[in-house]
Amino acid sequence: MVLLARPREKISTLISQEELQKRIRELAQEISRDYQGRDLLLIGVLKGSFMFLADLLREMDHSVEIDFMGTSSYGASTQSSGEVRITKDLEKSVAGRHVLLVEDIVDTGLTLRYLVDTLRARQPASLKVCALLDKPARRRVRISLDYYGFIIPNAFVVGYGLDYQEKYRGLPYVGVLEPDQSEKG
Ligand code: PRP
Ligand code: 7HP
Repeated sequence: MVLLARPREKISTLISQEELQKRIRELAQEISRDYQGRDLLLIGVLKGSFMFLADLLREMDHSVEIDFMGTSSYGASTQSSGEVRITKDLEKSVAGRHVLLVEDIVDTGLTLRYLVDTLRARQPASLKVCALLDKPARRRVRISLDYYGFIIPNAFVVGYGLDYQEKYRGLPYVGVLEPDQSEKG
């Protein structure tokens, strides 16, 4: 499906709502199995991961706790500024906790690298990473994912939490913002 979003922006479906639901259920089951018998704290990275975290959580045991960290590095662009800014910190300490960082997308990897380093310094009992989308073509730092939903091509995607200039986060699917209509690069 191609959505004519705003006059000059076209979005074509990359991952449908049904595919997202199915894969997220599988991920939740895998994570639940791995953390059986341990208290788990999910940390969502705002803003992009809010929808993924909510759907993942709904498929998990009700004892799972959540917290959020906010970061920003893209601003109004389709390119990372290279500088990760913390816009919101956690409410509680992660020391001694089993922590799973939940990201919507890993692109250059700079956000995740920064967050993993920051959280590790706070001495959790364990720290793993779950990302819905992995875009390896643009990686600038080496970082490993413990769980991922989909590997995607080198395209700027929106929907299901992901934005372009703060728009399109509410789309129920992941779509490609057609490159000839957005910034080049
Ligand atoms: C996006 C996305 C990831 C990060 C990934 O966040 O939600 O957190 O970029 O990109 P990277 O791997 O190149 O660092 P953004 O900074 O756009 O903030 P937002 O989630 O509030 O849109
Ligand atoms: C950040 C981001 N935000 C939206 N779409 C993408 O493809 C992105 N990569 N990194």
